[in-house]
Amino acid sequence: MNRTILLTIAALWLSINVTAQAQIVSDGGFELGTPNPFWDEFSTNFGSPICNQAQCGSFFGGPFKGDWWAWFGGTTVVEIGSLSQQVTIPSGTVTLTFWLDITAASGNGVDFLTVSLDGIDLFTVLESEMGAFHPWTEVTVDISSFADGRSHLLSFDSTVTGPMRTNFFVDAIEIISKTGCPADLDGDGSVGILDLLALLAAWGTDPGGPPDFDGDGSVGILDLLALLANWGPCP
Ligand SMILES: [Ca+2]
Ligand SMILES: [Ca+2]
Ligand SMILES: [Ca+2]
Repeated sequence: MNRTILLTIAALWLSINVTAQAQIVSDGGFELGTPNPFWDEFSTNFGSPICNQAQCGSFFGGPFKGDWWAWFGGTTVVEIGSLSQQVTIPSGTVTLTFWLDITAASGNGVDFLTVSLDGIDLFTVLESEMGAFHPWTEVTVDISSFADGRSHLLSFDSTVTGPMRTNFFVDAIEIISKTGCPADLDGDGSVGILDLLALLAAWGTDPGGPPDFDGDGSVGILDLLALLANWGPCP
């Protein structure tokens, strides 16, 4: 095997491994199904909150996008559900967004869904707020105070207690860096070779955010030029 082939393999290996870190939220739309390679899943009654209509039925509706979504609650007995993953949040002004649909409400006033980072509550919704979150509604939370280039535990947690049914549907979870340094894909505080490799590994795909910096639905030459133009330490 000559040196060029070895180097190519090494670069491919590196780029594949870097790709896993490039997206801030991995599989925020749950399209990899269950068991999921990125989300830690817990459900008292169902094994996981992650659903598709083939597994969970379509009576209450379905995903916001794609084929899969997260369904918290969903029964008339006590159900505790959780989905969590570690996310590396780049520096700058950073926003967490997701879509929420409360498709059934028990009327008990206490069934809830909470979104947290490192155990700190960012957003809590009660079953009684169905009027504000049905049908699908986008929720936006400023998480700039966690934007330090480090890893944080993002968690969606719900408890419902019956005796009637509450459903919290969640889909399309994204963390978006509005300003700051979007080309710093791995969030280490500068734009460098690992960010370049992550961009190349995503070449031609639609990641739904960085490294598709110009938002045209594909990682291409303009995105590469944008990354190179921001080469070096983040402002
Ligand atoms: Ca989805
Ligand atoms: Ca970087
Ligand atoms: Ca693009």
